[in-house]
Order: sequence, then structure tokens, then C-alpha cells
Amino acid sequence: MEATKENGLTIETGQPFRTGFVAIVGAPNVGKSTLLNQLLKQRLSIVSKKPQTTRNRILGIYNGAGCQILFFDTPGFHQGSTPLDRFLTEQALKACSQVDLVLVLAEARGQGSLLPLPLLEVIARNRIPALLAINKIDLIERPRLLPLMENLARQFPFREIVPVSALKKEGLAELVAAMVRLLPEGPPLYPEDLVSDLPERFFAAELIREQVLKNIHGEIPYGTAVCIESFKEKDDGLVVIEAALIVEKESHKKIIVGLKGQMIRRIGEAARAELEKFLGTRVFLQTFVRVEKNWTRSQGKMDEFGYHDR
Ligand SMILES: Nc1nc2c(ncn2[C@@H]2O[C@H](COP(=O)(O)OP(=O)(O)OP(=O)(O)O)[C@@H](O)[C@H]2O)c(=O)[nH]1
Ligand SMILES: [Mg+2]
Repeated sequence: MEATKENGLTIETGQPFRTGFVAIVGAPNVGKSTLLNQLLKQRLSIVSKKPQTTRNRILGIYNGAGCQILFFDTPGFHQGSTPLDRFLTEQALKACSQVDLVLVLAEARGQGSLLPLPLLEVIARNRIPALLAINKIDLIERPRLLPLMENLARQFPFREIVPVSALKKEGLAELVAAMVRLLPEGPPLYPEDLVSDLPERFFAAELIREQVLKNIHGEIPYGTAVCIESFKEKDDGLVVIEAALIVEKESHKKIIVGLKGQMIRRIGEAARAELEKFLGTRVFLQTFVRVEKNWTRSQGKMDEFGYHDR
């Protein structure tokens, strides 16, 4: 078959190439970021056991045979009251209204799981096709799957419903095939070797924040932001990063620093190892903790720490 090249991707003549934006949305902690990472075969979006891990709309570019899917990972949908909470909610809602297809993710838990209604309303109002994926099917017995699918199908006229396990990589090929069927025809929009449009320093900050989520419990991680103060690449390839961990209170700073600086050292060492894997080079990471009183309630501070529309 004849083939042409567009943006570095092979397009087989006679078969329509499909390209489109897909928002991955759903309740907190259902596995949206895990799914994105598995689809991209790259750890692009941070994952943790705690809800409300993802804070920004993160673009991840998937190149498959005959398709380019531009995924937005979004913050889990929950309605809190601080400006940071509202920002997170808006990121998810906005992503739903600006894409070609919405992938609603639910998790296989009980039969009564309710999908976030405000998200469904935005999808309906904008008449955007929606697919439902039910994640974490590795956690349930097979006979429970059908009643769960029926319950979720009653909540919205989804085009298709696909059960998956992002963690065990089950059902992912079926999910991609279902998405491609619903995407518009069109040439790829990004070159083949690009995985995201976000700069390396964004991912550096996220990998450090991920270690805060892993190592610190309670409310503190939710009031922590990471600010990359300097990111320099030396001639020998060494990347030198200075990162500030911003917390809301003096008492939080004490906990993140830990006894004799033990905790901040542990966070820094783990983050450095992840950064080296991500950047593929040696990294020298310097971290320090700074208190910005109640920054999650200040629009100006949120802007400064990267929580604003891009
Ligand atoms: N058993 C099982 N666990 C999963 C699966 N997918 C994700 N998880 C786990 O679920 C937890 C949450 O995963 P995330 O990917 O951070 O979830 P999220 O929806 O992005 O969460 P927020 O960004 O906080 O909204 C992590 O502990 C994952 O390891 C799955 O298929 N099976
Ligand atoms: Mg996430």
C-alpha cells in the first residue's frame, strides 16, 4: 500500500487518518493518570494512592497506527470551596467542553457508583460524544461487571462502554480502538517524537510533588506546591535544579523538613532518581521549603505557582 509522511507519521493512503483531542475525566482517584501513562507507555502524569493528585490539565500525545490522540489528563472532579479547589473543578469542566471526545473514567467499585453530574451536564450541553471506561476491573469478580455496566449506562447515553484495568494493562487496545472509531478524520497535529507540549520544568515540579504525596500524610500535600526556581543544563549534560516546596503554614514546613532534615532529604533523593529516569541524564537537585501563608486561597499566589490557565 502507498504511504505518505505527515509530521513524521506514516499515513497509509486509502485509510483515513484520525486525529482528535480526548479529555480523560472522572471522580478523584479512579485511575485517570495511571491510564494516561499506560497508554503513552511513559510516566507523564503523577499518580498516588491519594485523591486529588492531578492539578493541571496535562496534554499527552499518543501516536498509533493511523491515529494521533491528544489526551488531556484532568484533576479528579470534586467540589471544594477554596480558589485552588475551584481551579481544579474548572480544569476538568473546561477540558470537557474543548475536545472531540470525552473519556469518562469510573472505577469498578460496588454497584452504586455515581458519575459526577456537572461533568455529564457539560458533555451533554456541548454535544460531545462520550465513552465510558470502567477501570480497576482487576479488583472485582467477573459476575459483578455486568450489573455495574448497566447501572453506569443508565446515567448517560455513552457511545460505548469498555471495561479496563489500567494497572494490569487489560482492555487498553479495545479502549483505543473505541476512541479511534469516534475521532474525526484529520492529519496529525504534533510531530511523532513529542509526548507533551509542557516544558521539562513542569514535569520536574510534578515529580517532586509526587514524592511529597507519597511521603507526607494528612492534609499537608494538598496545600503544597512545587516551584522550580532554576533549571540549568551544564555542558556535560548534568541538569541542576533548584526547587522550592511551598507550604501554607510554619507547622507544615517543620513536618516536610523533618527531624534533622531527614524528610526533605528523603523526598529530594527519591525525586532526583525519578527525574534522572524522566530526563535521561544526571540530575543535581536542591530543595528547600518556603511558607506562603494560605496560598491556596490567593489567586495571585496560585498564578505564580502554575495554577492558572495556559
Ligand atoms: N487495582 C487497581 N488500581 C489502580 C488501577 N488504576 C489505577 N489504580 C490505582 O489507583 C490510585 C489512583 O490512581 P491515579 O492514576 O492517581 O488516579 P487519578 O484518577 O489520576 O487521581 P486524581 O488525579 O487524584 O483524580 C493509584 O494508587 C493507582 O495505582 C487499576 O486498574 N487497578
Ligand atoms: Mg490524576
